[in-house]
Amino acid sequence: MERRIPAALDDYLFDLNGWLLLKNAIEPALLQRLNQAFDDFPLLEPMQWWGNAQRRDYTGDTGFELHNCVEAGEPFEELIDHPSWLEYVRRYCGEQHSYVEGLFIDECIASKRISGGHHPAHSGGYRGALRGAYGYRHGVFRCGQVNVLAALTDIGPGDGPTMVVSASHKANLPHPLQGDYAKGERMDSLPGAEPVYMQKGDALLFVDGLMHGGSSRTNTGERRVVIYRYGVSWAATRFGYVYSEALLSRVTAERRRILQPIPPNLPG
Ligand SMILES: O=C(O)CCC(=O)C(=O)O
Repeated sequence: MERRIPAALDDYLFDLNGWLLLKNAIEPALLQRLNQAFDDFPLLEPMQWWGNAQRRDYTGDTGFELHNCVEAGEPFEELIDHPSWLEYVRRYCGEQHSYVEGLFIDECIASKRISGGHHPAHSGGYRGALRGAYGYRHGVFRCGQVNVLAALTDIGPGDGPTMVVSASHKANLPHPLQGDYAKGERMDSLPGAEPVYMQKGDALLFVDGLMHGGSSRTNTGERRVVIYRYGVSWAATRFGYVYSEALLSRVTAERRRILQPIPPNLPG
């Protein structure tokens, strides 16, 4: 696929809203291979390992979430530096024009959600962690983390679309009606939140500091997405996953630089 370069309008809308929808980001052949990989996932219990990937559902309601999915096969490796979004994440969270320019993937997840599943609202500018913060200063973006959530199935009404509260990455106040994440409250009718409908292959790109979550899936069948969280080159994986030597040694130099921007520095 052609490498996509953020246009002035992308920058404007990303700054304004905190998110962008990249249409037709994943090509049909790769989509098909990713869906085949999903079909082939073994049955895993929560927290069970599968090679160097682990099923780790964010909450009891989010459904099957395979963390460190970049270790789950070739199609997932191709997403690391996918040309549809690589230049976007470089620009928005790659510390461009600084001495630590570069990227890192600090979480990557393959997610399947069935009827009843959802992901409660979280994030937003109010007391937001530096890790997911939005920044633009002196002509450069300085986001801590930018997520690419790509749809492998069509996600329309009832399919559990991701919801965003546009511009909430700059919020100074807490959302007065936001539910309690810990209690697993649903965000389906949260004022200010809007669903982002996607066709398979589309990707939602957003700064993690934006208030977001997943609305309730009410339809039958399965919602499938992959989520790659890109961040600054000096970050660490959120849950302590370490990319395997086997993966690091088989990927291209560009992919390796993203998985391991700072190689270990050991005596000898
Ligand atoms: O599942 C979704 O639609 C949202 C996922 C999400 O909120 C997250 O991973 O931070």
